[in-house]
Amino acid sequence: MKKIIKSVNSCESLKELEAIRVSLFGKKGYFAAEFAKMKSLSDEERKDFAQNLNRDKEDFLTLLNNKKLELEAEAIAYEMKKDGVDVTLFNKDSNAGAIHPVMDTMDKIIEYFVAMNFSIEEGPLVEDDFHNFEALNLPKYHPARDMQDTFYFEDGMLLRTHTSPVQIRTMLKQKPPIRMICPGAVFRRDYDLTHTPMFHQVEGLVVEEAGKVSFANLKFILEDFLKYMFGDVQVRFRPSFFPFTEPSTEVDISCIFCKGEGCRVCSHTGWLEVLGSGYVDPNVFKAVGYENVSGYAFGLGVERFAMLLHKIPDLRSLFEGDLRLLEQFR
Ligand code: 2NM
Repeated sequence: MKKIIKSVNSCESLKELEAIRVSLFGKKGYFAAEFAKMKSLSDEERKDFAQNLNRDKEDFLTLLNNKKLELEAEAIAYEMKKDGVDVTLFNKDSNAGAIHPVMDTMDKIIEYFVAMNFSIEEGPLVEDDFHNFEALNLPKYHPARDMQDTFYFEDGMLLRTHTSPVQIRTMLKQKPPIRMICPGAVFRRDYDLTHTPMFHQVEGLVVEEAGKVSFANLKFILEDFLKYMFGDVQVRFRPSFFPFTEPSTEVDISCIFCKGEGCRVCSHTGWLEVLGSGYVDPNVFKAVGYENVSGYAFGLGVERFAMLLHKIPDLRSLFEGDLRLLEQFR
């Protein structure tokens, strides 16, 4: 008996355990043989004998069952360890995502202006003539409308050609002071080396009580912003024209590739044009019913910023969805 108990306890596999079970409970096993002995016993002896044997039988069944559960648990643990995947391990083949350089650049731009207490406003991509043109001092047949070839719908609606309509909507909805930027996609019928039919802008607008905002404020914030984006660059303001600002200025930075020496990227001028800006034209304020206010506005193309920041030579590579481009930005 003790020998059998020992062999059960030291048993290492389910197969071994099954052999022990058969040797005990099988047709030719220990208990079959023991019970057969009862025939030759007297009635008195038989009772005790049977009781002992049944108790032994119960004990062995329990012993075998417990050992079986133990071995099964061990077997499962072994299989899990052998085949299991440890999800906490680093997998060199994993396809982690990456933030697209355009959105990464947009985030950085937004980060600056949020820190400068600008709010972020958004608006519809499908606009009407009033918000996209009329209110921005671009009346019908104004030659400047040709500058931005527009995608029109049959009902006269259009895909916004800039994010300025968001500023018109914000001015109609809120009262001054306003201090906002509007990041988002815009659409123009243009497709060549340096233009895609969809691109992204961030435009900014500050409106205060008349006299409370100056060109010096505009100059400061744009210079500070460009140094935040591009590091130690020179900033230059050139007179220009936009229908919605007067006076207007374009803003250049010293070429980040040749440090102003002159190279192919800056067409040997030493300067890169990066922003448009100006004092908001009184006609724009008139269109939204504002009186006795003054303000400045600015606009930039995010793709151009992304290309300069990440030294991406071809604009179209930003839109091809080639994973090899994105993988460089993990
Ligand atoms: C630019 C350049 C200059 C501009 C003006 C306005 C508004 F709505 F306030 F009149 N929004 N954006 C603006 C001014 C945009 O982008 C090159």
